[in-house]
Amino acid sequence: MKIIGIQPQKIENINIVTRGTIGEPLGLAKILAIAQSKGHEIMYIPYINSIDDLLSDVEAFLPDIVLFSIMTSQYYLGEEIAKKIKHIFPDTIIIAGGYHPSSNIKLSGPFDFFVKGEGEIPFEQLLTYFQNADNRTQLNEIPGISYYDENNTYISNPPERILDIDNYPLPIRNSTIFQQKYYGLIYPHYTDQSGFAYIEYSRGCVNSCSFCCKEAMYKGSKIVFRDPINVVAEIKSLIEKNVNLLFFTDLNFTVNHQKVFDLCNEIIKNNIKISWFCMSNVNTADDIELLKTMADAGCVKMMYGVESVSNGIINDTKKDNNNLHRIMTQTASSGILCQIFYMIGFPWEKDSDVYNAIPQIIQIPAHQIRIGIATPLPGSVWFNDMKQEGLCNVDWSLYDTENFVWKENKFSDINSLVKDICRQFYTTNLYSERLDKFLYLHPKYTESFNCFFNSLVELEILEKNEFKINNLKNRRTYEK
Ligand code: B12
Ligand code: SF4
Repeated sequence: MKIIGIQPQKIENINIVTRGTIGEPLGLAKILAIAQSKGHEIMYIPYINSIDDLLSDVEAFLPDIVLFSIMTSQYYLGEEIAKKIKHIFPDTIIIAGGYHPSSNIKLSGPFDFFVKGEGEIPFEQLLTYFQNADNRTQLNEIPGISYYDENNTYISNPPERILDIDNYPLPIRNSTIFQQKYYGLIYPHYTDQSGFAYIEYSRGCVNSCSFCCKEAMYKGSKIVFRDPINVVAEIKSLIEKNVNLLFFTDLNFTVNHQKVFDLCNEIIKNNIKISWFCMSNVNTADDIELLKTMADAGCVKMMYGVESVSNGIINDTKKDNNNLHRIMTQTASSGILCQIFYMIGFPWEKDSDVYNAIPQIIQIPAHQIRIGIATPLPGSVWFNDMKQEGLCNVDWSLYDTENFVWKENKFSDINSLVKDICRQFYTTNLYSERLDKFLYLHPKYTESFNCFFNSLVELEILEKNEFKINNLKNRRTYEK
C-alpha cells in the first residue's frame, strides 16, 4: 500500500519565549517506520510550507492511507488538509493519532479512524486489517481505535500500553528536519548545530498533575524504558547523520535514577560525544552524583516544570516545588543549564497577581525562563473541569500556550506582561552574578549565552545585549 504521514505544522517564526524550535514529529516517524518495514511505500511530510504544494505531492503519490499526527493546536490545520485530501480521493483511508485524538474528543469530519494512546500496536493491526479487508469484525479487537461501524455506531476501544518500545523499527529520519535549529539557550548554540534530532528513552510518568494531558497518552503510572544499548546504537546512527544535539522527549527524564545512570554509563563507556537536553521534575533530580554523571554523558540542559510560584496554583495543579532553589543550584553547579517552564494567565489570576509574583519569579536560580499562557489541554482533569464550568473556549487553534483560551480575559495585555517578566528576570544583579559564576566554572557556554541574549534583543525583550555588557566585561574569579 502507499502511505503518507503528515504532521500539520507550519514553519513559522520561532518565539524562544514559548518554544525553541519547530520539531521533528518523532511519533509519526516511528509509525511510518513500521509501515516501511512491512514493505509499504511511504511519503513523510513532517511540516508544511504550502497546502497547495502538499496537495500536489499527495495527488502525485496516489495514497491508499493518509496518516496525521496531531496536537490540539494543530487540529484545524490537520482537518482542513484531510478534508481536501478526502475530496480528491474519497476512498483514501485517513487516520489521525497523537495527543489530540487521544484526548476524549469524538471522531468526526474527514477522519476515518482516531488512534488513541501509543500508536504502534493499533497501527500494526490496522495495517493487517486493511490488507485482509474482508474480515470487519477484527476492528473491534484493535486497542485504542475509534471509528463508526457499518451501522454508524460509534466504537471507541480502550488503548493499551506498550511494554517493549524497542520491539519496533527505528524512526524514519528526514535530513531536512535535521537542519532545523534549536534557538533556545543551548550548547552548541544554533550557529554551531550541525543537526538536531529527537530521541526517546522512556514513556510515561508516575505523577498525575491535574493540568497535564499525559494520562490520555500513557494511562497509569507505569514507566516503560528502552534498553540503553539500543538508545546508544540509535545515537551512534544519528551522529553518522551529522546530528550533534539531541532532545530526549521523556516526560520526566530523572524519575528513575538507576535507569539514568545505566544510560549515561552506556554513553560514557562508548565514548559518545554529543550534547543532549531533557525535561524533568525538580523533585526527581535531587542527586548531585546523578547530575554530574548526566553532565559527563553530554547533558547540557535540564528543563524543569515549575509552572507557578503561587501556592494556591501549585496546590490546585498538584505540583510540588519544595527544594526548587537547591536543586536548580545543584544542576547549575554540575555544569548543566537550567530552564524553567512557567505559566501565567490562570482564570483566577489578573495582572496584579502576576505582578505581585515577579519578585519571587526573578529569584529562581534558572538560566532561562519559558513563559506559557495557562492552557487546560484536552485529556487533562483540568480541561474537563474548566469545560464543565464553561470557562474555556473550544477553538483548538488557541491551544498553543501562546493564546488565551478563557472566555473572560482579565488581563490588560498578557503578551506585554510576558515580555516584562522576562525582561526583569534577565536583568537582575542576581542573574548577572549567577551567570558570571556559572561561566567562570563552565566557560564552554559563553557563546550560547551571547547568542541567546542576541535573540532576546531581536524579540525586543531586551534593549541591548546585557550579557555582553555585564558578564563579558566584568569577570570575577570563583573557587572551582
Ligand atoms: C517534542 C515535543 C514538542 C516539539 C515538537 C513536537 C512535534 N513536532 O511533534 C516542539 C518543541 C516543537 C513542541 C511544541 C509544542 N508542544 Co509539544 N511536546 C513534545 C513532547 C515533549 C514529546 C513528543 C514526542 O516526540 N514524543 C515521543 C513520541 C514517540 O510520542 P508521540 O509523539 O506521542 O507519538 C506516539 C503517539 O502519540 C502515537 N501517534 C503520534 N502520531 C500518530 C499518528 C498516527 C497516524 C498514529 C496511528 C499514531 C500516532 O503513536 C506514537 C508512538 O507511540 C511532548 C510530551 C511527551 N513526552 O509526549 C509535548 C507535547 C506533545 N506538546 C504539547 C504542546 C501543548 C505543545 C505546544 C502547543 C506548546 C508549546 N509551546 O510547547 C507546541 C505546539 C507546536 C506546534 N507546532 O503547534 C503537549 C500536547 C498536548 C495536546 N493535547 O496537544 C505535550 C503532550 C506536552 C504536555 N504534556 O503538555 N512540542
Ligand atoms: S506535568 Fe510532568 S510530572 Fe506532572 S503528570 Fe505531566 S509529565 Fe508528569
